Amino acid sequence: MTERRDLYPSRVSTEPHFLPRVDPVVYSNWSEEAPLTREQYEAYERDGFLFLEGLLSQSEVQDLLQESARLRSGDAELDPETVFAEMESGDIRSIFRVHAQSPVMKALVADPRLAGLAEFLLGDQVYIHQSRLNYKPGFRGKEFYWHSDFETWHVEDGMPRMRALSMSVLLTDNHEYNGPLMLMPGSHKTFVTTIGETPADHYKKSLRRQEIGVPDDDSLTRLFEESAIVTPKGRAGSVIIFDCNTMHGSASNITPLPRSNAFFVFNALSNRLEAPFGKVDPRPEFVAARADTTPITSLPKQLAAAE
Ligand code: 6CS
Ligand code: FE
Repeated sequence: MTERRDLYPSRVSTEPHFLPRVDPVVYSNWSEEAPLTREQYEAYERDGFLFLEGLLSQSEVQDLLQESARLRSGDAELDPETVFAEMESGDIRSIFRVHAQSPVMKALVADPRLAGLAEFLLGDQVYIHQSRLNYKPGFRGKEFYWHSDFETWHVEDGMPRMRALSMSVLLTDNHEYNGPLMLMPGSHKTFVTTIGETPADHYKKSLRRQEIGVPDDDSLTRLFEESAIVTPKGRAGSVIIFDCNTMHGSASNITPLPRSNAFFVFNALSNRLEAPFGKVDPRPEFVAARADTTPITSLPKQLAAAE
């Protein structure tokens, strides 16, 4: 059997490397019919992320907040392995596979403002690779260290190419002080390899605090010097779209204001997971969809609006 070619080898050497991205960022050409303005389209391709202020209405946000409170209350029937608590406080930090455990979240991902946009940017039908509700509670919300999602999804999940994107739907206002997402513009065009062996069942630790698969200080410094750090701020209902390889992280939240978001990863149907590129067992379905890759049919706009 011919050896599978790995375009983005990581966690395989003792030295980190900067490899060029060999995949496009946007897989559709812009036209007047596109769901983004030409400026937004060009900004997303150049920066690797886009901030859509107020994409959802305040009443839609209220519905989402109500649903996330229900999911967090313990009244909802949740698959226990999808619920992650904060290491110290025990507060719920994340609930995974929310699109499959909540009709409200299922409808949200199919909304043309989300699925339709993902289909356009990825130039394909799309399915949900991973979804999670992140509650960064006030006072004790822990940080997510700098990382490229694709580095993990490639090494640990077997995602072959950079043809996936994340949408973070803000459920609470993002201020500069309550642990907002930080992104490095343009970092998506460089694949930063990491060093270190992936431990067995790494996700049990990395989804709480990731220490393997994160760039070293010199690589981060070099990336920062060639880029900057941007923290999109705005009201609940805004959406941050970011490419699978954009370097990002978020600081801890010691303010009284929670920072919660619903996070959906859209993967192109042509980019479904293969065997992990790292020497690891595949991660479970709730973190990386393999069995359930049904393409999302984005609801027609009027139907979605009426939901
Ligand atoms: O490992 C993962 O798939 C998850 N970890 C982080 C910190 N971001 C992407 C994803 O949710
Ligand atoms: Fe991430």
